[in-house]
Amino acid sequence: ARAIPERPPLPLVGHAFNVPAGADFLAYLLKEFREFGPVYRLRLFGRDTVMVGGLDLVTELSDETRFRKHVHADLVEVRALAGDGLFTAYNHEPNWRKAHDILMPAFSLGSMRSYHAPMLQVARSLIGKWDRLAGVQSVDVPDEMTRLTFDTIGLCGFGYDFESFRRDDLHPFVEAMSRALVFAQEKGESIPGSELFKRKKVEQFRADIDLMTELVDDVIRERRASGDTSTDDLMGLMLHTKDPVTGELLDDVNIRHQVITFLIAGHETTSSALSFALYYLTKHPEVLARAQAEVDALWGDTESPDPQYGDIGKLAYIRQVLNESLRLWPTAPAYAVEPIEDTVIGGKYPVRKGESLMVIASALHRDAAWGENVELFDPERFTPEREAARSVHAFKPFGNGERACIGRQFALHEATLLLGLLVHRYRLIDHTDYQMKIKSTLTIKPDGFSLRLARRTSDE
Ligand code: MNH
Repeated sequence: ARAIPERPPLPLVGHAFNVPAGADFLAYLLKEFREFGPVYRLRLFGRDTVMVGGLDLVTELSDETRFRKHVHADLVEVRALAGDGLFTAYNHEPNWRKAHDILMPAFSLGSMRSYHAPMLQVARSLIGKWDRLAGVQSVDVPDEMTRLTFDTIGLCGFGYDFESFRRDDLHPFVEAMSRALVFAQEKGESIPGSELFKRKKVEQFRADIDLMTELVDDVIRERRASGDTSTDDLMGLMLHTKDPVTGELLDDVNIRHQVITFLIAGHETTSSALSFALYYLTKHPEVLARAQAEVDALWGDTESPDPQYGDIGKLAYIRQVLNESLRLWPTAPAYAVEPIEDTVIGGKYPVRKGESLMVIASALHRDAAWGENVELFDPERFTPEREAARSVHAFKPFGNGERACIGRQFALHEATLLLGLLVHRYRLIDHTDYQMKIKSTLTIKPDGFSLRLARRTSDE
């Protein structure tokens, strides 16, 4: 047995002084992988995490008989808003299985069919706005993608229209949520208790949680008041479906936690994934041309294409572009697992039951299994042939096992539909010669990325 590699830690603070503040945390983690190899230990104020970034180890950690989800320090803080909702529930909390079983049908293929129309409706609101701005004014890409994905989860999940394209600012829920997630991350990564000295920030955090809770209660109240008991979207399932095992409904507090969870998890990562994909399409004209050829073959040069549910499965190249964007910038950059019993990983490193082993997806996605030029954006990596030839564990943007992302198909349908419509309609003009700058909260997104738009003409 050998100790997991690490820098010499200082008493109490551990490696905290090595870590640059805020935005560069992920870059720091990747740098450490280049120095230490596929695994190292990071100690922050007595909280130890084993960072894992290599394919062999991730393959081992994906064995659900030995490892299960770990609710790591940052997620523990998110429990202040999302409680025992699906994303932040501890494995032992009964509401996880209950809600999982009740909500799974809402993420079946059949359900995607019913989300198609509301997804298209929101995409058309975005296009209506972009048509007015084309040739006139640039658009802030991450903000626009946030409007789209937030309205989409609201409408598809809860039948609630946030009308983000009619607002100048982002919806107040989104502002409150972003601040709250930054607070949660900072608290999860700093000296335990130090937030006691930041009273303003704690008060803001409370106020933000109150704002989100009030909105969510409003969304729930509106459905209850409507007398509608037959719509089987997320809200309908939560209000009216009995858990097949216990015969019970979800309780009101848990429903509130689930709605907050879906409003956060259902939009933040998808919007960033769309922003990264648009970034790569903008920077790679040959990729954009192929994506355009794919949609043109489907929709011709009509002014107002009418994408059908079945069309989305045909946009295979656009799906490859999305996957390749998620490879380089997995927008949920990490997930944690814990050993179910004391064990040894990599054949030599002992790890204890319950300790935090964090899979850093952006490191895994740069493993040698991806070839030599791992930094190169190349959607060809996701052709069916090359996917079949590669380990399924080499690509984990959606986590692993039973606690993996429940919304994966939802996100992919929504994102493929929008990218298809956008490349069909617009030329994307990189008017600032944008240089990638990552903004990291619990998720990552391109900071300050804006585009100018022009309508495509039939010969371009
Ligand atoms: Mn999502 C879990 C990534 C879109 C709802 N999601 C996860 C996990 C990752 C993840 C990684 C696992 C986290 C962990 O192990 O701690 N999710 C994504 C990405 C996208 C995404 C990269 C878009 C791209 N997620 C969505 C959408 C929804 C959603 C859209 C809802 C409509 N995700 C969830 C929920 C969970 C989750 C709920 C928690 C599942 C569980 O533990 O039961």
